[in-house]
Amino acid sequence: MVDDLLEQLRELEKEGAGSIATADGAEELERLRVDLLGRKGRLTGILRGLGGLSPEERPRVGAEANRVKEVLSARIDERKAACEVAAAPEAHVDLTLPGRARWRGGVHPVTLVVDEICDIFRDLGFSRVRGHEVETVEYNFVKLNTPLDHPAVDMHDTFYLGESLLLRTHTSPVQARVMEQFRPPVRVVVPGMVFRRDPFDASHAPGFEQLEGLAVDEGITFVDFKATISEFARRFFGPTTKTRFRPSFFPFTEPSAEVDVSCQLCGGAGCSACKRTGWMEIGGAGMVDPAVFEAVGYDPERYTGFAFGLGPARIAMQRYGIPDIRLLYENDVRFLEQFV
Ligand code: FA5
Repeated sequence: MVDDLLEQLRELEKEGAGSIATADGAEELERLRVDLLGRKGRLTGILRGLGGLSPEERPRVGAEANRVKEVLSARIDERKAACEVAAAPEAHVDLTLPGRARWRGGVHPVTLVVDEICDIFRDLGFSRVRGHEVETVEYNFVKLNTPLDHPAVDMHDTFYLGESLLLRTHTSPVQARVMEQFRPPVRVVVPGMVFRRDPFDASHAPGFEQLEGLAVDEGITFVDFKATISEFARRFFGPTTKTRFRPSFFPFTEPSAEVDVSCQLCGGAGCSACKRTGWMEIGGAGMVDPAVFEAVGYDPERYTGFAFGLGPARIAMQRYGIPDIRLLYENDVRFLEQFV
């Protein structure tokens, strides 16, 4: 007898919950409340059976009946509230609550600089291409007139991935890849990550961006090179920016130069950021060495060209006044979100 009543209560709970969940509106829910829990409802009907139980058995069934009543009652209230919100959602929005700010990702400051540099060179007629971060020794060094016993190979402190593969130490191998693929005239810029076993300090990162440029055609001279870089510097840093070319050495350019621009912070007067020189280095460059043309199958008697390799991370530091390169690569969102 007890078991029979408990079974009926379970059945009522299950069926009642199903009907409540699909009820549509307050009227239907009130009808269900009367039908399930009212004075003449189904629960009362089941409890009539209590009379046939012994005094010891009654509390067990009574407690279960109370529990089922509470559960179904709460379900009816919840469903009623949900039906009201669905019928008039605007009446249930609290316009005085503070808004929930949605997190928006931003462009990394170095990427901002890379994109801006590429846009300027696009206007000067250069296409944007990419290379491989994993390179061969052949392209990273040998095709760039850098035999493996050349002291410049040590200068680069390379991450090797076996005998003939490495993480590229500069974007210059893409010069060779582009020239092997396309006949002149060639004008490209190549942004990308490069890797060196450099210490991670205020101005060096072991992985950092470079931005290579290459222009090859008949009759390109050092004047074209200087004019292009100077025009880029004026467009990027501002119209009064001065450019200076210091003699340097790279195995793949002859003559070679380090490119400096007048310090952005002191306008060339000298400050602590430019070590009182009034100048800031932005990259290495030069006229493409004829040996590189030979290595990629271009006729060095017919073609000339210039190439450059800029350091966008160092340029970003100057542009945004960032004192330590590590800030750019630690991925601290509190720092990066300033550039959103
Ligand atoms: C080169 O890597 C040459 N491939 C550049 C070049 C290209 C010369 C084409 C001639 C023709 P260099 O090692 O100086 O050059 O690096 C170029 C720029 O990369 C530097 O001016 C600097 O801005 C940046 N750079 C170099 N090492 C680091 C480093 N560890 N962390 C951040 N930036 C660096």
